[in-house]
Amino acid sequence: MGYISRNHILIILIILLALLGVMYISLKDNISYFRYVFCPTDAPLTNDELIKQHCPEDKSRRFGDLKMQPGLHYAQPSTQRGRTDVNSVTNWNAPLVWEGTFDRVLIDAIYKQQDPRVAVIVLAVGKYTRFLKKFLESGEKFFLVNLKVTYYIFTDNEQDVPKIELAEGRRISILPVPSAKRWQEVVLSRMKWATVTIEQKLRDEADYLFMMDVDSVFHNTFGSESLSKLSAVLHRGYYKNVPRKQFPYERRPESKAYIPIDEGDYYYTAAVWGGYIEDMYKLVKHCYEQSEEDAKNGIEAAWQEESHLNRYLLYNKPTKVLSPEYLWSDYDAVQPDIKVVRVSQIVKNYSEVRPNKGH
Ligand code: UD2
Repeated sequence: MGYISRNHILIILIILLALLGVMYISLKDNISYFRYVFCPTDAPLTNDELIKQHCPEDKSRRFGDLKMQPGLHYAQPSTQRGRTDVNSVTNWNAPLVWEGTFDRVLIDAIYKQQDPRVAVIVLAVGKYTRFLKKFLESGEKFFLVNLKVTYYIFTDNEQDVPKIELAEGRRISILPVPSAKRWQEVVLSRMKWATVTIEQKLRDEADYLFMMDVDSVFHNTFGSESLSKLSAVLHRGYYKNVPRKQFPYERRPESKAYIPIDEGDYYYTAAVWGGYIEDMYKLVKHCYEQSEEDAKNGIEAAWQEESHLNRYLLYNKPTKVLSPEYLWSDYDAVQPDIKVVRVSQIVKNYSEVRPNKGH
């Protein structure tokens, strides 16, 4: 007793080595397991730096979280009271957003904590630069005012872009595009410019992207309630009592924007729509490629990029549908169910402002 022989020491050393071996193997397995779950990459993960480098932030998770800080005061939500004059949910269970279906204090607080960077792509080609001043000035008053916003203005006439005072965290970026002989070219080119610009820089500069018509003026708050993976706006002309067969979808099967007469959910406007940058990328790239195919086949969709957008959104449902509050028109009397006009298309002399006539 009390005596340890050389053999004992040898046996203890062998056991220790075996234990170390087992620990090494299981640790190695765990590292690859975690790597598989959180970051499917072949790069070796050895420390935090490598994890950061090879496993970039999962944005969909960050922007999917609807967090709220403790102590925020807002009215208690009800399961019984709400808008009863309009439907506020689609049949695929996405919110259909109207004034009265959200709490401004709560929803702004939720999205503010995500601190998203929002890009707006707007084209002002030819005489359309004249609409920029009101668009930008009113945007500064009403468009996502508590968030970081960059207006990407695509124009053939940089000198005509007005100097507007912007709030902190907000910028204007001017991008040159060629002039056009046909207005149809301009509206269709929006899908191309968006695709190219996302690839070149927007991915690094923005989390959300909105596409907008420049001949629009903001009149009331267009806030965080508009943000989602993919948000589309109901066209004011077709949002109630219009059978789907009367929607002005592209009906010629030869076009890539074709929608059969017995299909369709809603008719969406191409004047305002937005979403997460990567979801928008999928959409604009697809629509760009489809319109290029159409061009090769000598066909142009009935409502250009709006037709391609509508086909895409039929088969890839938006995660939020915004009511026509988000794009009304000065051409039309405001309907009783539109409690707030947030943006309105202004009246313009089409033949004077466009480079060519006709639809
Ligand atoms: C409708 C749609 C629009 C688009 C178009 C396609 C609404 C409110 N708008 O608008 O989104 O789908 O039909 O037919 O439903 N632009 C220029 N220079 C031009 C022409 C257009 O910069 O020479 C830009 C500008 O940003 C303008 C946008 O393209 O706001 C749409 O063109 P539009 O306003 O002439 O089209 P409109 O009113 O028929």
